[in-house]
Amino acid sequence: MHAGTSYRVCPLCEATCGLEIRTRGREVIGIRGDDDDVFSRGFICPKAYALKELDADPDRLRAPLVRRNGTLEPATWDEAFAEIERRLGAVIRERGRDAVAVYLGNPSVHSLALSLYGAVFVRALGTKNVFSASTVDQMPKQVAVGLMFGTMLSTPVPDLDRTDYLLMLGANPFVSNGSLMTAPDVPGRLRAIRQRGGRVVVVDPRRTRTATEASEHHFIRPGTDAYFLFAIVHTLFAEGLVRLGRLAEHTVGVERVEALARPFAPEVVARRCGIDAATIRRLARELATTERAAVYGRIGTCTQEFGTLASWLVDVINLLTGHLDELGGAMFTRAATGSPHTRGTPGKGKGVRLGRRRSRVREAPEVYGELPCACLAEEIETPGDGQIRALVTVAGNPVLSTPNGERLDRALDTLEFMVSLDIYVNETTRHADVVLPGLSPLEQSHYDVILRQLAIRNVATYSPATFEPPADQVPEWRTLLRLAAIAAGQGDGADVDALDDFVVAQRVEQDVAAPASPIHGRNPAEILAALAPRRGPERLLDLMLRTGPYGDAFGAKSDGLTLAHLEARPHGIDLGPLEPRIPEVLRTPSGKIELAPEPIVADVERLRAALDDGASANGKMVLIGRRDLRSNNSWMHNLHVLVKGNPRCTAQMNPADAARLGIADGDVTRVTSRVGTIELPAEVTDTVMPGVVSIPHGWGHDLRGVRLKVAAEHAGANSNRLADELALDPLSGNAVLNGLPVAVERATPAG
Ligand SMILES: Nc1nc2c(c(=O)[nH]1)N[C@H]1C(S)=C(S)[C@@H](COP(=O)(O)OP(=O)(O)OC[C@H]3O[C@@H](n4cnc5c(=O)[nH]c(N)nc54)[C@H](O)[C@@H]3O)O[C@H]1N2
Ligand SMILES: Nc1nc2c(c(=O)[nH]1)N[C@H]1C(S)=C(S)[C@@H](COP(=O)(O)OP(=O)(O)OC[C@H]3O[C@@H](n4cnc5c(=O)[nH]c(N)nc54)[C@H](O)[C@@H]3O)O[C@H]1N2
Ligand code: SF4
Ligand SMILES: [Mo]
Repeated sequence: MHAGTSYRVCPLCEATCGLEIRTRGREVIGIRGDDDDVFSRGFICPKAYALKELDADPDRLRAPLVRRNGTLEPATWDEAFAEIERRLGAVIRERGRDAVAVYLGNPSVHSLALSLYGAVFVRALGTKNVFSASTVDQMPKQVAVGLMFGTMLSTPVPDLDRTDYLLMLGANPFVSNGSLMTAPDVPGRLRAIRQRGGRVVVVDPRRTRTATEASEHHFIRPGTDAYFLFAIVHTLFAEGLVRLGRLAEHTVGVERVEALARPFAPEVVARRCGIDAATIRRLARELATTERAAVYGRIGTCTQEFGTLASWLVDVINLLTGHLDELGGAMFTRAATGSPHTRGTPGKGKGVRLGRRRSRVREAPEVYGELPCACLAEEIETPGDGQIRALVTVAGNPVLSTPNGERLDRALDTLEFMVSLDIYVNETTRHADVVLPGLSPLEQSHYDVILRQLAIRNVATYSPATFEPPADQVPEWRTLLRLAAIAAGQGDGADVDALDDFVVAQRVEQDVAAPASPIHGRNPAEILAALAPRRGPERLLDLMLRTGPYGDAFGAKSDGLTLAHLEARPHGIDLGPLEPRIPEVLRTPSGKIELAPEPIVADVERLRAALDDGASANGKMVLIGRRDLRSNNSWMHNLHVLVKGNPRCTAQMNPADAARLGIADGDVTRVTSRVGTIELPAEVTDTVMPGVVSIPHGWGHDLRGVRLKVAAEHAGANSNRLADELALDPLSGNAVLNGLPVAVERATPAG
């Protein structure tokens, strides 16, 4: 058997670690960190080893499934597409496009094929009912930066390798390996801050691994970050610490922010946040007086009641302390494939528009073309014009990932038709009438088109497939194009290659027509010829790289980047540290940083009005989530190497609460919210602040019809049966997953 070594970037999380994979024939012999990867230098986490087991998992789908007499049975690709054409086609013809909804899950962002062709399918479908995991995740940040800087991906990332002070809220990168901050080995990079004499300050209702390794940690009451951050802003103005520097002439709205912060003095918010006023003032001063400092917030600051406000305030502070767009502060990436903020006219743009329409039932505003995924169940259940009658899920598991999973679970059963593109039959895809399998990660080529736009260094790495896919399997970009053809009314026999030619030709036409494009005015035929004979994701990627900020512009710039360059460098190409980009990066209509955007200003009153809420706690507990190093949202629980050992799905609570509630470590505990009840073992630990119960999401694999043998033995409970689908951050439509009131009691009798 042929033995070999291949290099590829791990597709499992945002850290983009380089892997060295040793193979013999079709078998994986070993996986280790790639010491020569320009970004990760050998770092990996335990999940990467599990790729071997994932690749070999007998439960991983290798053929399409079609429901016959109530059961999902293996079928050929042609049979599967014929069924989709017949039944999805019928829903579109009889009820219109909006009757079909689509849900895009998290791996859509981590897959080259899905990130490029998912959008092609969604466009062909032409429905208003687009949902994704973004509204249980980072949408508040995208709304905030969109309004401030002009595009939904204008996210400043902490310049980790050069900062001397990081204030981190609601993130646990020692476990998650970082998010909206792409960097391999975030733990090592955080340790390095302290080693060079800097400070890491963590604000979190749990004393996490990250908090333990930080210079200092403060418990904060869940959902109160916006008060805490506003109090810092208040202090900066009150103590004359505001320092705009170079950005003064590029910023509007500073006085407005000063006025908005006035009611939120540290002494006023301290009780609400659980952080004393002196600490808040000290942190404000430290941020303002440290030359290289940054504030960073993640899941805990997004998936909460004031998600957009908190996400906005993070960058307000970065700007007011002179750290936005400065070395060691919060900076903008310049990605090799380009971004919305590298295209168009530098320094000016159309900005973002939100709320162009509303959801049918709840009238929740659209955000970047999506509706809140917390609205999905009601849009399926509620009769009337525009009711969702069919659903396509792509790499998602909303039954476990989105609020009131039980209601959604029931609603999915009432659909006329459902298709899932996935690698497992899980809690969601068990409802599908047709399941189309994706490939093993090792059978796919890889480039992180989206994550590289959020990286703390400008790096480009392309990974070819480690193994050829089996002859009877179909790459996902082809599946999506075939689905797009059906959605567009072209039937199930479309010529996929011709469609792909059309997709790339359209993009080239747009590029040559765009005045700011580096190939403006060129002959499209010449560009297409230069891309030949590539096709599929590689052709689009080559086009994006060559028209991107470092690209060869198809011969116009000698030494410019092409996909061929990346193919010749399997350990990646380092394009250097982040550089200041203001004003060039801005795409707001004013050409300025909008520090006080109207929609955000209008939401501050809601924050002010809630200042006295919950301060007395009245014995109610609030729920927060958590992540585990050996888990990945709702999946990878079918891999023995990752789930063995003590159960991870426990309800963590403080000893003081446990004593008050008569709960001992290991007791079965009943947790109840407005929408549901779950039972799971208690884990009594002082790492959780009093009044808070922490339960990880993504568990609850004991449902009928799920085909995950290993996961079923480690089922756990679904925390999103507690999450309330009516609790949203109004500006972003993001679900409130942290800070929800719950009742906690012992489920087993004492003794
Ligand atoms: N309570 C609570 N809920 C949360 C969160 C929380 O913190 N607390 N976090 C939220 C966050 S941040 C996220 S991102 C969401 C995730 O929510 P989802 O994206 O809905 O769920 P995942 O668990 O990521 O499911 C990924 C699915 O993709 C499949 N898959 C994996 N690889 C591939 C592939 O290559 N191709 C295809 N077609 N399918 C693939 C898996 O089998 C699985 O079904 O969960 C959210 N839910
Ligand atoms: N091992 C592993 N890695 C992952 C994932 C995984 O499931 N497992 N998921 C991936 C995904 S999809 C994402 S989006 C990222 C997320 O990456 P992170 O944001 O780093 O993820 P979490 O570990 O959920 O950290 C959120 C922290 O917020 C805290 N928190 C909860 N409520 C509040 C609050 O109101 N205020 C504050 N200040 N803190 C609060 C929680 O206690 C928790 O420690 O991780 C990614 N990486
Ligand atoms: S940290 Fe993320 S990218 Fe790196 S090896 Fe682990 S799962 Fe893969
Ligand atoms: Mo996420």
